[in-house]
Amino acid sequence: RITDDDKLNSETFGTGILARGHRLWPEIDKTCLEQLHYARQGVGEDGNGWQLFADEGEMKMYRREEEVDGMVIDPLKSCHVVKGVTAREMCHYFFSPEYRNDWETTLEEMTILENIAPDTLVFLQTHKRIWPASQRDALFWSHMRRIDDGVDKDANDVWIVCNRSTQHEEYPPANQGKCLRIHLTVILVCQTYITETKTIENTTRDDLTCKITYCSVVNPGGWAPASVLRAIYKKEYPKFLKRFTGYVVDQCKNKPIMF
Ligand code: 18C
Repeated sequence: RITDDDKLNSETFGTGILARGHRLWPEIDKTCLEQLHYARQGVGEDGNGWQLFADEGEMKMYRREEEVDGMVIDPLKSCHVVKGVTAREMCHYFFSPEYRNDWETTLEEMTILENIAPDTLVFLQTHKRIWPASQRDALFWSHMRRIDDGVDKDANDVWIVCNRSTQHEEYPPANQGKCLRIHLTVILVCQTYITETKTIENTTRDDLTCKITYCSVVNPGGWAPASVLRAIYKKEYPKFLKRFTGYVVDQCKNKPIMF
């Protein structure tokens, strides 16, 4: 039985308690933990096969060249450091559908197919077409939660959003032949750091640093030339991370800090 306290906890702390009875829950929970573990591994001291392809100030992006059946699925790992916002604020703007159109530049349409819980949604998105290739859509669950496993000891708090493709009976891929369906696994991991001399009560935005790790693997769902895909990645991923983080900083200015 779900109590009012459970509801409050779910909304406030992202425990996933309201989503627990859902058919997708075992997969959501398992994927979040796996992806968090993978994101925490970083790229290793010597790059470990990861190639740096974008290096702009604090933002670093790495990719590994990988193909499956001739299709490029290069995994991406990126790190960024942003001042003046918390991990929860970053994740809030990434997860919440009402802001997506403000920062997601490749989006054409977004529908919420299932509202599983305040911290767990299923989305269908159509993305802009790159002529002459077919248009792409993506159907995925999205889950936001606070991580309290004691691993990041120096951080004040850790929040994640994890997105992964799933199926939906009423929305099969290539419905009416319009779109090819991409397959994605994405995790955004954010950690808040506060100036050492401050406590939560007397912290101002000048005392906040948010460390971000964003990892993604996108299968384009149908053949596209490798060189074209890699050119899209190279341009679109840095554009996304700069635009998204800049958007969150702007939104949070002059608002009370949300821990
Ligand atoms: O994580 C991000 N966004 C989340 C919320 O929307 C969510 C969604 C991810 C979908 C990403 C896939 C987008 C495909 C877009 C098609 C190409 C459009 C390019 C338009 C250019 C004007 O997790 C942030 C995602 C940041 C995405 C960066 C671009 C990734 C490119 C992936 C290419 C996929 C195949 C495109 C096929 C083109 C064929 C020539």
